[in-house]
Amino acid sequence: MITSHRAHEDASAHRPGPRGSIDLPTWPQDVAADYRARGFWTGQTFGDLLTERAAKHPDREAVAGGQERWSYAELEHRASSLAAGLSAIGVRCGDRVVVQLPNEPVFVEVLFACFRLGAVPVLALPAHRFTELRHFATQAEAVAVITTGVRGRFDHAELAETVRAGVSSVRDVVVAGTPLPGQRALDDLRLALPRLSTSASADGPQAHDLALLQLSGGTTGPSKLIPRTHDDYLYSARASAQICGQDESSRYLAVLPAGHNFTLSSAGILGTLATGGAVVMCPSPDPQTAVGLLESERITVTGIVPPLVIAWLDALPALGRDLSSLELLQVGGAKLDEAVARRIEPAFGCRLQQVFGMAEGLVNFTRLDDPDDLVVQTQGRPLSPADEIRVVDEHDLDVQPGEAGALLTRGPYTIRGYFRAAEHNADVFTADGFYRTGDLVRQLPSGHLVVVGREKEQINRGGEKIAPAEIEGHLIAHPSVRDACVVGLPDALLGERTCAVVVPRGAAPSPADLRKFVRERGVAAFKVPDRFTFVTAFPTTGVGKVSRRELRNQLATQLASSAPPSATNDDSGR
Ligand code: AMP
Ligand code: DBH
Repeated sequence: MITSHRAHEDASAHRPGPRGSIDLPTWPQDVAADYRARGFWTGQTFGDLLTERAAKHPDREAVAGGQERWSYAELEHRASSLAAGLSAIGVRCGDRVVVQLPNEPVFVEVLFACFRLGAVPVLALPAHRFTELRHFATQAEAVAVITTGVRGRFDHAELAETVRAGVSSVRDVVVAGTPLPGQRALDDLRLALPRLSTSASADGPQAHDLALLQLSGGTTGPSKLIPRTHDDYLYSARASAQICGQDESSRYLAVLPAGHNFTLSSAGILGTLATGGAVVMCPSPDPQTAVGLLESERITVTGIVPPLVIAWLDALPALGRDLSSLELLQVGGAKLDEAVARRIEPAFGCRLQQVFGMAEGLVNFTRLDDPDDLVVQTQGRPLSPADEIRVVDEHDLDVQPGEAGALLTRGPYTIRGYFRAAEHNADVFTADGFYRTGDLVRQLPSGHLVVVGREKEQINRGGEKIAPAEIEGHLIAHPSVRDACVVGLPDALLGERTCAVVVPRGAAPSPADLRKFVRERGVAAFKVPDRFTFVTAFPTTGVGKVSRRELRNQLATQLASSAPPSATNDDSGR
């Protein structure tokens, strides 16, 4: 267990001093030394990487989106200037900062400003709302929120203000747009000072320091924070770019939210920049916008979730776009149906790559030269030769080769524990440091994994992860709800949709009322249940626990026969 390894841990990762004394569960010292010796961890920070790239090819395009198009030199200059501005308002190396930005070039600028300064961004999604942002800011003890203005009729600056009011550590709100009174305009910070040109100063970040905090999909409740270092994250981005065949001519379209691990590092934004390519920020995943950009920006690679594949495939004929630049379409986040997978290469005229990853670390890719059957039937094999994979039964014993079991993993970019979550870590990591992914897989002789199911209590709604316990907590807060259980039901488009099964107190509330209630408690729209059904009691297991499996089976049978469920009042509208 993490604590028992304390004495042997890589001491540099939580040393006190200018970086603060963030106590991180980390790799044992000998393991860390091995990852360095084998060249996985290079000792470079993301700030140094950008400096190196900008010196090598200052004029090459780095990031584009909307009206902006920045060279590497310009990105470097902006990031350094903003780092200096953040420093001037008191953001220090090691401080955490909640970042909620849409897919616009400013996202990349802010990210690298934080990297340069050593501030640690907590990467919230644009869909997150008050309850979620407050949780991230509280957990991380964030000193600032960096956000945007009005997007899609929603005012993010106002949201950030409520977070500042609710979390005492948050001193500043920085807005890439029009700030509210008391907030700071990002444009003013950038212009404020001469640039902070180097990260090599004694109190700057080092490669074994925390680079960013990713968010877990959550199982037992709200998302946990995932501590990723410069060393491990840069390794995963670089190695991913190599597997994807990326080079200086690559042009990556960021379609999914930029802060998501897939978009950011598999190979994504950071893998593309690490190899000198260009990143184009896509403001919306709808086929009109995104497929339009594939053509107009001569995109070579992009990554999307399975429901988007279906939407794009359906829209392609009418759009009549020239997709001849596209070399690789990555699909991941949720299981891709084989029949859909087989339609991709003929329709897009490019190679398909399945990607099975997690923000905690391990990422699997099908390889560009894999036989077609492996590409359409498996979720790929681990990125690194140093990734350790175990497929185990309920006693943590290895299953026979080829049999299905629970996936455990450890390696040079898989965390050894969540940020400040000792109790949870004891459940989710084995004594010898393997992460329990919660996924059920089969491993083929080639090393490729097939995802066959899930043992964790999580719903995967087209790649968006939902922890039932989190939503049940919100529903139970409603005065007319005695008890609630949220389950995932099979769905042709999304893979799964959510259904809230509710035991009312007296008269059942209306689904519209419950939806509004959940939304107003400040959670992302994708977590609001798709369907509600009302019952008088839940089916239970032998020991009296609610049987989610039985509930799912009952609901699936009811839906399949489309008979009105007995003793229920069903509603599937949104
Ligand atoms: P997250 O916790 O949000 O990082 O999500 C990671 C989880 O997404 C994995 O543990 C899997 O359950 C799921 N996942 C990601 N990619 C795939 C894929 N290609 N096929 C099936 N499941 C996937
Ligand atoms: O779902 C994920 O979290 C995911 C999917 C593909 C991921 O983190 C990744 C690739 O890196």
